[in-house]
Amino acid sequence: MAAGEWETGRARGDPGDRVATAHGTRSPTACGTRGRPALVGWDPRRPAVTPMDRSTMRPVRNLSTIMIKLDEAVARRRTFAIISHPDAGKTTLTEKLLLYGGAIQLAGAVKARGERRRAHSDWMKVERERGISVTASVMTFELDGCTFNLLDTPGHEDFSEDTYRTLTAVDSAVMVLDAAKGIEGQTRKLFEVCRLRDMPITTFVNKLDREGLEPLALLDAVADDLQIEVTPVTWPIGMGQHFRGVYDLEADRAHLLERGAGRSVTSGTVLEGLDHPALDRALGHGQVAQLREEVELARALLPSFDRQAFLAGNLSPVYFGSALNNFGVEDLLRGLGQQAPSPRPQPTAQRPVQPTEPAVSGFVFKIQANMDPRHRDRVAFVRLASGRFARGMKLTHVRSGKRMSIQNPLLFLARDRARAEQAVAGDILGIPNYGNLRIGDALTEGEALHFTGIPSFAPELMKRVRTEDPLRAKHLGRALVQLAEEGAAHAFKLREGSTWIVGVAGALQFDVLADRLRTEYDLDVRFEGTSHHACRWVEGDDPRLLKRFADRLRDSLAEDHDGIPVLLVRSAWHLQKVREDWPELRFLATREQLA
Ligand SMILES: Nc1nc2c(ncn2[C@@H]2O[C@H](COP(=O)(O)OP(=O)(O)OP(=O)(O)O)[C@@H](O)[C@H]2O)c(=O)[nH]1
Ligand SMILES: [Mg+2]
Repeated sequence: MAAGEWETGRARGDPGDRVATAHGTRSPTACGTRGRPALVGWDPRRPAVTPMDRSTMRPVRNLSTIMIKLDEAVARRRTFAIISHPDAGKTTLTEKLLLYGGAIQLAGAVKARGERRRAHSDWMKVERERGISVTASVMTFELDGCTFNLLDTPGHEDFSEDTYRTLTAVDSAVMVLDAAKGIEGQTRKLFEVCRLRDMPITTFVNKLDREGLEPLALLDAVADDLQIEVTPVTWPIGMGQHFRGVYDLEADRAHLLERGAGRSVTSGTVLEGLDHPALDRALGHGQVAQLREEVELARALLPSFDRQAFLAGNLSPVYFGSALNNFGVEDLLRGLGQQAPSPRPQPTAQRPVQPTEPAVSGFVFKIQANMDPRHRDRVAFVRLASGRFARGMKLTHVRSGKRMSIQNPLLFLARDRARAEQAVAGDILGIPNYGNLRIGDALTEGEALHFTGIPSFAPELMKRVRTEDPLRAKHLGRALVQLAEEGAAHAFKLREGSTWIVGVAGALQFDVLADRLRTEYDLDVRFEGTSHHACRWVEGDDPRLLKRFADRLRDSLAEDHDGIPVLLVRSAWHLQKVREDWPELRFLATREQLA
């Protein structure tokens, strides 16, 4: 949290709770607000407190001021995912973005921890070994008074369910393209998912240090392929061996690359204006002439930036650079701070939840077990949808109706975690728990909200799983349920006998699963073929009919980790037949994870 942000104890009964929801004005560019007089004054030992104005050291009496302050805090949040086809450089870009934002300082609670702070978002053993991301990770950092919550997603389509879920927790996305490859299959798919949600997309064209496509041709192809307008914010100066930096079209200045700056934060040499004589000297006649021509063409041919079109998801600003060489990354980050949307309203089955509503609410979009061998617990990742959260708050777990006291919420600094004292709508908290929180669960201050839009897809591939040691079958069952609750795979237990079937979206998930079962649960497993080729969740309105169905189709019936009945299907014909025989029941290939 920036120095200029207020703190208050939002104990229940605090006057702030009773203020009507004021979705007042949001400042359009929220960053760069340092130096603003701040409100402070929460002493956790005092139950209900009055916020203080730090500049006058007097209590703040005007409650509308408090609401505006929540507005401002929300307006400074930028919660975004990095998406693309495998290997475009998402994780590399994530790590370079983190170089710019030190550890977040929330009310002084989180201390930077030197080297340990340096992030590696691929923290799993399998990820390090294979050099791919298999699960999304969250990182929080600050720059210029903005709090960035960044989610690095896996590109491989076998892990796309994790990526889809992650997209429910963000307000915008950064699409990374490999300059040599342009739009690739998985990028296109993820883009379509973003489009369904009208999500604004910022484009980063990466790997300019290698020979790639002509920038104009590349932008043309992107616009054509994705049917979206694109506008360059920066323009590359050369590429491959001749990559010399980028030209900032908006600020009209060149940023020239300093070789070997990959691990440090530097803007390189900055030269103002296309006609700067030093540019001729630095680039040489041929390259500078080409740059001038390209910039002129780009300005003439491509649309200029229009924030409304960007926010509606119709126009994507484009940055060029090289994540590996830490170049163009700062331009991207500052652009996100200035242009990317602050937290958006979140859909629920009841009503849209506005981020500036004073009551805290949030939903679980991801569960991760065994993140840290030192803490063998499970962490539920919660996207706060509204209000201002303070550590120690009691929230209602809507699915069970129970109240939970949130004593140790976490903020993520990549592999490192730190206790979060406060958070506002848009932030992502980790809540350690022993399995009571599930994907899709809502936490609120009492209202029965059900957040919508978190999908689960029927698996494409299924295998029977066995342990080498039959005495450990029970342990296997528990491990599978845990991994299924995480969303790492589907686990189905046949109604008859004790056979477990594992379902995944892609074969690579089986390898990762076997790896994780071995390293995290000490289980050696074997996957074997089954006669089942697909599955469907079974739903019906009449419990007696469901029971009759279960009795009749005992051999084909299993339960998923939530205890929901699942029909295991031998062939397309089999499914068709069951549908005809049981017209009152529904057989679903996707399920909304609505808790
Ligand atoms: N030459 C060059 N290589 C890069 C650049 N950025 C990333 N790479 C390399 O590209 C490879 C893939 O990078 P990652 O960051 O792991 O890619 P990713 O998009 O996270 O991949 P997945 O998570 O598996 O989808 C690595 O070998 C990187 O070193 C760049 O700017 N230039
Ligand atoms: Mg990655």
